Amino acid sequence: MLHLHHLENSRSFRIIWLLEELNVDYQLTSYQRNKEFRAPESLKQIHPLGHTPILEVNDRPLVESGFIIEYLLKHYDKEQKFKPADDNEEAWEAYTFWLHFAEASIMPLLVMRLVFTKVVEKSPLLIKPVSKSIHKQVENNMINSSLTKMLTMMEQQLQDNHWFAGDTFSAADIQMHLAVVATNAGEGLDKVKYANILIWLKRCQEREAFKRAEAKGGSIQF
Ligand SMILES: N[C@@H](CCC(=O)N[C@@H](CS)C(=O)NCC(=O)O)C(=O)O
Repeated sequence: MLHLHHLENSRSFRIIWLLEELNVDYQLTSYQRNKEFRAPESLKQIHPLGHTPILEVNDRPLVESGFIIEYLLKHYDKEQKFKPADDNEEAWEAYTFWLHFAEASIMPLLVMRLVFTKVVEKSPLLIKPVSKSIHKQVENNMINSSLTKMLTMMEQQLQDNHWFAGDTFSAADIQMHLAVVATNAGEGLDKVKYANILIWLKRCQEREAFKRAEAKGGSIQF
């Protein structure tokens, strides 16, 4: 029995989406973020990290979205529809690269940006100008230049390919989706510079399993 613990507007949307693509039965419990934008304390009773996603498999709690994705593919994707075959070297490499890139490279940068935004929001009035100025420096010197390089790589990949792993949709697209939504928040990505990323995003949203995932877990909004 699969039981997914999902936090609104979070990485756990990926697992709802994959479960819908796989068309397997699962139980879903959704949680709201608290005032501090954190997961509720009660999640720590399911797994000590208190993060989502948490997928309980016969009462054993699995964490880490990349690991959960690989676990689900190993056990439920017998026809290997959502991961390139091991002997398709080019697609396998692209799949593995983007699956890891999402959590190892782009998400930490986006989390850093979010943390600084929250620090500014929560700063007492008196020190707000200082925290705003630190935020601006970090954003300009550390975040923006790295993010631009990453988005350029992503755009290049999607200019040459329909999906991150090549011609075929895979779980790497699911893992990358949240990062693209987050970078497209606010003013939105430049429609010319990142045209292929935006077309890819639309392609994801048009999938029936994506629509079912949104209906069950809510849409991702920043
Ligand atoms: N690398 C982990 C990150 C897990 C994580 O940080 N989850 C966030 C949701 S996007 C969370 O639960 N945050 C709530 C909190 O830290 O209170 C994964 O990919 O599963």
